[in-house]
Amino acid sequence: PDVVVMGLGYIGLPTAAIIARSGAKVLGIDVDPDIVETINSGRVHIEEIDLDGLVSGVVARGNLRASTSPAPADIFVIAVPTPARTDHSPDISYVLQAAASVAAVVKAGDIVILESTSPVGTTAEVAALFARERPDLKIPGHCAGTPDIAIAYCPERVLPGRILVELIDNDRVIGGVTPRCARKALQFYRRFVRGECVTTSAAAAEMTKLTENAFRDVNIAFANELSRVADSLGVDVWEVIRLANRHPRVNILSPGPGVGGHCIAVDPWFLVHSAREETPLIRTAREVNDAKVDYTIERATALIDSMPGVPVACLGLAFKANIDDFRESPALKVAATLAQRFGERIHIVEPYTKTLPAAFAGCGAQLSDVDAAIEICPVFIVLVDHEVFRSIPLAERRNKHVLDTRGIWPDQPAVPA
Ligand code: SAJ
Repeated sequence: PDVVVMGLGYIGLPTAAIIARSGAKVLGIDVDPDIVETINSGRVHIEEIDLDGLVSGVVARGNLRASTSPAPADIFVIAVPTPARTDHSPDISYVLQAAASVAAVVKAGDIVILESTSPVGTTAEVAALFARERPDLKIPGHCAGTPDIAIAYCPERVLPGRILVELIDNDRVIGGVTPRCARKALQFYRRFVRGECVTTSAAAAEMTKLTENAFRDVNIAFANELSRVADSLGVDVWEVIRLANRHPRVNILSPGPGVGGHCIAVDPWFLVHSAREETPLIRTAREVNDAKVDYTIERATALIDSMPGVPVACLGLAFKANIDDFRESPALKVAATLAQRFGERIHIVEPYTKTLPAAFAGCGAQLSDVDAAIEICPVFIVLVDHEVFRSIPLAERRNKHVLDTRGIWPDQPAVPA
């Protein structure tokens, strides 16, 4: 192969497929033999718009192949997960394992790029690992003169649901262990990225990625805090945000039932972990967003308690609108807790699933569709802003008792008509 991509998940597989489409021979590596088999048969194991067609095409043309162990190549891209431990500290063991297996096959002239979201200093650790494993090679940061290989950090920054578009159109930040490493990696990304590619140091690129997601988390926390202030003062937070955003220098994000997914709710902790004393704001934002889940559960419980015996529709389980991803979803946490509390009164409406997730086992709640919910449920708890929910006309909901955590129905009367 020309390129080896380590890790065939939400980032690795689309990246491998796009590089393969640009004409390179790509070998994708995953520890899971089922994933390897799925991809080699031209199919995909993750849901992402247009990914299935792209993968079946590049596999059929022989440009993408999968395996459980790497082979020699010119370029290695590491895109394995960096999960957080229960104490929120980053676990970079998958990165180091992937780097060790790359070190076993790397040769002079190769480029190694880390894309996984990583705490600052991880790329330097990878370089140190290469220096230990391959004393026969000159490793950047560990040798005098021109190194034999290049090592760089280039974070992905794609939005689920738009991955194939954003992989090509987004600007890329490319951080080299040395400036020469960054220039080498830049030549690779230019082959398939239309956005601008900007070079910097590895540490600055690592921190940039964490900063982007912390920025979003802090701004969502501000919106979530405002919504609690507005609730306590009896003001409509959505109206306040719409009005405030008319100011030319104000741009407030949307409150919700909490922050989900495995990026925004995780990455800010990596900054906190690296600089504990310096991060009171980032840490508090995380806590504000996590607390919004319990706040939503209590508000929903109060509404449901005020309507004894009637069926209740919970709209949405996904972690955000118009996707089928339920990982770390605040909507799922809220709905599952309400299902435990109120059992068969709870009707879950989620067009992006055919079965209720395990969190609902044995609680008596049922999966319903939008039409059934409109017909039988006087109470609506809106947890996700899926387009199908947003487009329910006022006529079909004006007599409902609504808790709208996403602000999708600005015309909803405060008291049912
Ligand atoms: N959310 C709100 N209010 C908002 C915006 C989002 O409550 O105004 C919630 C969403 O409902 C969801 C969570 O935040 O539960 C995260 O959703 P998101 O759309 O903000 O982000 P992700 O997790 O899908 O993707 C983010 C993106 N980062 C930024 O926008 C800075 C993406 O570009 C990154 O590539 C991705 O994280 C990642 O992999 O790090």
